[in-house]
Amino acid sequence: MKVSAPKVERISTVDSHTCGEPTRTIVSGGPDLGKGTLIQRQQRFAKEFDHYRTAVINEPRGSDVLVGALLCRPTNPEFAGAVIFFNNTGYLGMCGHGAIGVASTLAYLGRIGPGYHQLETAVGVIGFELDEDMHRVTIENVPSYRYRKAVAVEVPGFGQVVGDIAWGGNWFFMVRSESDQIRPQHLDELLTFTKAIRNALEDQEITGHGGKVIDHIQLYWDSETSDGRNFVLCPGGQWDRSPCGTGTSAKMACLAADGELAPGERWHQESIIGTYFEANYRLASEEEIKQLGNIGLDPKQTVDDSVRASSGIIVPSVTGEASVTAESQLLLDPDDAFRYGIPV
Ligand code: PYC
Repeated sequence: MKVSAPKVERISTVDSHTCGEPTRTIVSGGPDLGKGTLIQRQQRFAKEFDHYRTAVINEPRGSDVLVGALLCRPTNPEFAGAVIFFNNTGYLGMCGHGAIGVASTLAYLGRIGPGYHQLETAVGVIGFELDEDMHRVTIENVPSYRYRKAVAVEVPGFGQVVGDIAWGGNWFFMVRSESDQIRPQHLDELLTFTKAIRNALEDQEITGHGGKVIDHIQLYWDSETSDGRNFVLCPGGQWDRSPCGTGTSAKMACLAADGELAPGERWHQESIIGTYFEANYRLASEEEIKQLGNIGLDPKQTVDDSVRASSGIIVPSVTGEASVTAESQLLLDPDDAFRYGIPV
């Protein structure tokens, strides 16, 4: 009698890193999420196919620091692609370093060449320019803005902490560090402090617009080698090795709202490991501001006067470099108890 071997599922992935922060792009073998808007497909991914997320990101194949990107069919065939970002804890609306990584992955696969392209994300369509060298990418992010300025939160063990709440494609709480602590040797303390802020925001129900969880915490400080250095706590408890694209966008939204950075003026954002994004912004058009409504955001419903006057809603451009580091076939063997990753 012929015994057929259990069917091993294969997922093809390309890994890249953007300024040190890794992205694992699923090129084929991922879930078929059918048709619908990207946000509907993201919801279907989360509800019916979350085991693919854990298979790709969790140990033993992945690690907490990875951001995953599922390439999907775009709703407009003119777009270079559509992408759903995910990590060790769930799904991300946008991811700046991830979009730069996906752009160089598409170039590596020969699907795009240098020039201007568009990429659909769950929170809107972004533009990107791929450089001739196929590594340097400038993304034009979704419209970003500061939602609330100088919000006080009582953080157990640390006292009152004051920060701004800003949208840069993800929700951020932006806190000026108390001293020159944003250095790799202080990682443990930075993680403890930012996790305490994150928990306190949740406990005290301090949220983004519409009750949205603030799942990224950004500490910032001055830098001798750039315009500012940051440390970003990501939703799953990891820290961003890159200067964080959505975080740089949120930072520029706050600077713009305070009149500290003019449209077109360059902003150099440095990460804790000493990598850089070069950024600037333009003011968002009325049409772009209206598009925020598609994802349930109404920037006029804010306590920030500069945003109510609509001059505070910006379209950030963020430039960074990515390199492809691996091309793999992940094997999901039905006999492997951890084929969908170690559940944590
Ligand atoms: O670059 O936007 C970003 C990002 C978010 C989480 C990790 N990187």
